[in-house]
Amino acid sequence: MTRRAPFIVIEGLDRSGKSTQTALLLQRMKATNIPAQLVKFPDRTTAIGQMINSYLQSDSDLDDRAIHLLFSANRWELASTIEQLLNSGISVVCDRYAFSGIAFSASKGLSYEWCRSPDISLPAPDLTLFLDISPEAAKERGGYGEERYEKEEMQRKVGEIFRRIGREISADGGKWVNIDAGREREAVAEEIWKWVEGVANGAVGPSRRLWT
Ligand code: 2DT
Ligand code: MG
Repeated sequence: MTRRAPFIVIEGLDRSGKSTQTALLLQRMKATNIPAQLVKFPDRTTAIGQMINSYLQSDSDLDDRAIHLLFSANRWELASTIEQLLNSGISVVCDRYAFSGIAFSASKGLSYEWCRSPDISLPAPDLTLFLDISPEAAKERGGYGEERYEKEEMQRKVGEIFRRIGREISADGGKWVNIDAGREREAVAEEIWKWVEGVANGAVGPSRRLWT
């Protein structure tokens, strides 16, 4: 019987180096013979993903609740693929997940509980690494980009909600790690590797679902 592989989520603020760190992590897992697959949310390649992409690039406008539900639907359309990978022994490294969904939508003023509900019972991560960076440090890295949400005030609120989610996940017995992403790239990569090695070599329990 194949052992279930761990589900690893990487969350982070804009300019935290999340995409770079995710790529480095995948390289290192493969180099150490840990089979792993990258999944990224939003997955802009699907029909729903294309609607999300158009919204993020401000080519279209949508009600805050409608776009929130599309982000969630984009995860649900890939949920069974994620489970199949894990059950066949392939680790999934996920660049953003439901926690981004809550943090970004709630920071626009939607209720936290309302934002959480459509993602209830998605596959739960075995490890979530949150790459935290101050808006000041982000500015030193060249500032934010052009997409919707890439603004200092928004990022500050999003960071606060991410930290709240982290406290709740930890209180609930989940594994959430805040990583200081303001440091140099190698130091961040080493810390990430330490946590991932831990779950990759340790016992992975039965699969769980978010907030159930
Ligand atoms: P990237 O820059 O990582 O492609 O993200 N977002 C993301 C949400 O508002 N809700 C979600 O559920 C997810 C997954 C965060 C693009 C933007 O989409 C936001 C930044
Ligand atoms: Mg972005």
